[in-house]
Amino acid sequence: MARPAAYSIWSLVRNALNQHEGWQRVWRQPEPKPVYDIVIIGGGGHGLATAYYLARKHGITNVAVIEKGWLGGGNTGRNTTVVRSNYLYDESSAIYEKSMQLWEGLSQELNYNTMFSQRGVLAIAHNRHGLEEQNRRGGAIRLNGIDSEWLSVAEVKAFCPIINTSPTLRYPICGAMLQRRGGNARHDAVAWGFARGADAAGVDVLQNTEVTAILREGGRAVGIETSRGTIRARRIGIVVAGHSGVLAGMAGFRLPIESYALQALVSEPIKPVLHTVIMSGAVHVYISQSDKGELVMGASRDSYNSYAQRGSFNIIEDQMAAVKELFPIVSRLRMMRMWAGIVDVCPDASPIIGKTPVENLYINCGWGTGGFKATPGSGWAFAHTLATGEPHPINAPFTLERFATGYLVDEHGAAGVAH
Ligand code: FAD
Ligand code: PYC
Repeated sequence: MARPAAYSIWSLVRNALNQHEGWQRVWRQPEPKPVYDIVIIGGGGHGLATAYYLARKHGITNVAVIEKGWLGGGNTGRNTTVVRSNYLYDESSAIYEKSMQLWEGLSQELNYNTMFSQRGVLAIAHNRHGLEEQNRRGGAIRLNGIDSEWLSVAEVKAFCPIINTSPTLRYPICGAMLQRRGGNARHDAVAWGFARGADAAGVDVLQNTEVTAILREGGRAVGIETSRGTIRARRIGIVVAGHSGVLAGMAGFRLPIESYALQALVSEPIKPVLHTVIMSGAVHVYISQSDKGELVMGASRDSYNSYAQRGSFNIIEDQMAAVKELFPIVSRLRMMRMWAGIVDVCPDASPIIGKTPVENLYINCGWGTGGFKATPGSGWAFAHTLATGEPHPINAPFTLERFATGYLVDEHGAAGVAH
């Protein structure tokens, strides 16, 4: 049987030569309208998910997502894609587990393969204190109905044969906490899937459009100034991760946020050797294997504030020492690429999702080193907040006011990388 023309080799050659002229775009490239009901600043995963749920769940489609670069070009496309929901406090459990449940149906919901793979996330303990801390954390996680198991050293070795469990290590493995439902997803596919779904519902996704000012009248936000002109809006949501402080500054208030570079690197691709995600907060390394075969590795953030998207070499040196000790087989691998993203860290390592001191202006930020896993849940909750003007119960604990009331949600211990 003849193959349909669209799949023939000639079709590929023709499209390569005519610069894909005939290919249908996955989302439109509209001109900005002068007025929208809701404008979302930031075309990362969180901003795009917010737009998607505004349209699909709340029926609000007169919405624009404003992105200064390309979709997912910020932390969404730079992160190491670890997804899990094993946080300590009830408030965090509610939002991260909501996100996990959305992940579990996301490819079907978006009709777009996010390559979500529940291959398990293993957090290693290296001493008695680490074990006791994991015991307490595991208990709290299970009390919230979320899966968490403890593995002995022998079980860790059986689960991940390439790990070095020798008791003579500088930081020997004493056990590990496993969330089997955790894993990875393909980061840029998440941005593209949400963008395609939002666009199909009527949302304008505006790339290469930088927000340069927040317009206010009588103390209320009424619009934005952009590199493509003025846009007015009934409500505005800021979702710009590491640049949250810059946007808050444009609106005339300050955030309890610090921006840092967080870096990662990948090895040359090799055959499958690692079918899970391993994290060690104590020796500062985490590692997984991408579907391409690269080993994806990261460590702690830089210790000084910066907007430069590159990380410090001393972090890589420590990270490589740790990974070689835990996985000696990587010692002769070549490392291919490194990069960094600018992460927005709150004093309690939890996000801010809600109102700002400026009427009609809302913010979703502070996800720091761990917001990729929250992408669907954060968008879902922020869409509710923007649609109704009030937080949903799952994001109500994550107000800006908590830094005045002292009702902090301290999740430093749950962060995947040291803060
Ligand atoms: P972004 O994807 O950064 O999107 C914000 C967008 O706003 C950007 O595209 C930016 O261009 C745009 N923007 C900024 N200023 C303006 C402006 N003035 N006008 C218009 N647009 C603007 N999290 C995990 O859960 N698991 C992990 O394994 C993980 N690993 C990480 C590894 C690294 C190296 C890094 C850097 C981060 C990691 N994170 C991880 C954190 C995670 O990447 C972020 O929390 C999450 O992706 C934030 O998504 P976002 O959509 O809020 O931000
Ligand atoms: O939050 O799980 C996480 C994480 C892993 C690597 C960076 N962040």
